[in-house]
Amino acid sequence: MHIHRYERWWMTFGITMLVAFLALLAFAAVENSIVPPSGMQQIDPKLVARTPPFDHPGLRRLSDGSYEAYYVAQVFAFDPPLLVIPQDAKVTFYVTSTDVVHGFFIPGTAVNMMAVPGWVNTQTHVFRRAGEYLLICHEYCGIGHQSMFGKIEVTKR
Ligand SMILES: [Cu+2]
Repeated sequence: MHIHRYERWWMTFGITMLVAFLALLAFAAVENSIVPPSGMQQIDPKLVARTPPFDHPGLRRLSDGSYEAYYVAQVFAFDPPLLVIPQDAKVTFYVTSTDVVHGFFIPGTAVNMMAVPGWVNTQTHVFRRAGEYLLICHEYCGIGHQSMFGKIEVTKR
């Protein structure tokens, strides 16, 4: 089979670029330690109410001035229903569910997770703007889904 010279150059260019981009992708992933999510914390959904720190959901202040917020989602509420944090606080959310899959979404921020029974999901956010934030379940979880929400109050410094 005869392949025209220009066609061969073009194929060589295409394959070379493919290999170069794959190599670059692999290098960047290794260099930046980008890996698929792993080592997620597991929790027995039936024992959430007795498993620290989820036995007392709420806010904890760490020695470095940041916060950890432990949330339990269950039909049809979040515990705690209200969180009060100071402006510019860096908060890491830890979320789990005791029953079905729920959503954990704070509009106006990048906080957007699933609350999955048996697993603890985490995400960190810095609240730069004072005011009231809504926390909503954005995963249909049953007949009372539309009333499943919480509030986060960010107080001025
Ligand atoms: Cu829901």
